[in-house]
Amino acid sequence: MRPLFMTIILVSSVLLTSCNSLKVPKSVMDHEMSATPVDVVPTESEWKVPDPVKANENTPFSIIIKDRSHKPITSFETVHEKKMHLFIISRDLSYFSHIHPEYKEDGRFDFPADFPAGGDYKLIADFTPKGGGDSSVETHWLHVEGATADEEAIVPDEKLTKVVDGKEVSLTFDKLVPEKTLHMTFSIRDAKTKKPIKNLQPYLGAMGHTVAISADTEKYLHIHPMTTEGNGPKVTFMTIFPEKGIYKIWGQFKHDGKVFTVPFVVEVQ
Ligand SMILES: [Cu+2]
Repeated sequence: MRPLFMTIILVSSVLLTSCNSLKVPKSVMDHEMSATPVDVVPTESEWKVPDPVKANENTPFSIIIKDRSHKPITSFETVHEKKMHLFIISRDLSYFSHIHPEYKEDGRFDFPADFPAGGDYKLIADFTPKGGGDSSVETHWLHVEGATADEEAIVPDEKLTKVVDGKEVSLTFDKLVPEKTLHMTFSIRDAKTKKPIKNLQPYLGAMGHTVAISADTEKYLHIHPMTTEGNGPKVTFMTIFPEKGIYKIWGQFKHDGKVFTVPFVVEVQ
């Protein structure tokens, strides 16, 4: 799996590799409408995966990041407090996990993971080799042995309000169309008292993190808040959906020392 990257100017994307993951550069989020070009270091990866991988067993994995001449890359930027962000999703997007592999040496990151059921999972590694302006993405499909869970249909939510961990979270968009910069806002209040939550805590150096993945798992967008003013109850993100379709979005926020994750499914049309 190879990444595809896009810029705000070239929505049609800067094609660095043959591709199927999409990434909105953080320059989009950091500088509203800025024309900063993306600067992505081309990479390849080698995944060290035990065989077999079984459900509900803690399993060690490694990923080695290399340049295009197959040499390990040994120096990485720290982005949002980590050298690598790694997402694990099931094929039906019902399972989502966000972890931080540990850098060891010679381009190698290690991480343990376990899986709630048998089936296919996609691993998405997001990292920035030293000198890169925007992050590189490497992905890997993994088959996990074990009893499979029933596939969940990926159906757009009728109501974009959910209760998670005692928080009532609503998601709104200024528009929900492809290939245009748009704002999406999470509004967070206490589910019981209905009082707005104004004391969110920074999570990985921002007031929240959002990942969006298309229903076919091919498009990946890691989105940071465009502003970090205040600590809630509203957190606004800016992004571009590359094309029409159904996307699952996971917002992650921290409150009372605990990270909570709220998923939504939307249709971009
Ligand atoms: Cu992360």
